[in-house]
Amino acid sequence: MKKMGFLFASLVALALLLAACGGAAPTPEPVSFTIDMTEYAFSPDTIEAKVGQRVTLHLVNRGQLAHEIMFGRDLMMMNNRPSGYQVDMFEVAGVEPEVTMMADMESAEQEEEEAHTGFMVFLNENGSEATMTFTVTEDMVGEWEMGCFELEGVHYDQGMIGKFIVTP
Ligand SMILES: [Cu+2]
Repeated sequence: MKKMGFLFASLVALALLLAACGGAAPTPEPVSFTIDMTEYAFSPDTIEAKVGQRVTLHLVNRGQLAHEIMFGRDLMMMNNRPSGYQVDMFEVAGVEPEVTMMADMESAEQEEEEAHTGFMVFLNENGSEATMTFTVTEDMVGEWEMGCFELEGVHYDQGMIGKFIVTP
């Protein structure tokens, strides 16, 4: 009788263990990418991430001009110029990336002069660097565009565009 009780307890323990393992999907490993910005491109121009993943983007401006990066979809026009996205990826997801500027703290003032809305990291020319970190959420699933809208959208028109793809 005592032996049966032990066997039963063992089975219950095993069942609980299996239930715990089968529950939540494992958290994906964190990833990090370095994105070089030049005239007029992001390199690499496609970044892929998964829901739940911690993503670090190290942005480096290797160009002769100031550049920026925004994430969204549906182009916003202002005075017939591309000026940003109607749908900002981070706004939709309610996620605020942590941004660390490695050089050049003048960026804040410059940002205010621009008519952009939505999340943006601005980098002055010649070697400015920043790191942005965030966790991907389900609201981000799908394909988004990364773009630079400097010089009243000239950079965007010149093809300073990339893709940010989020899979479940
Ligand atoms: Cu640019």
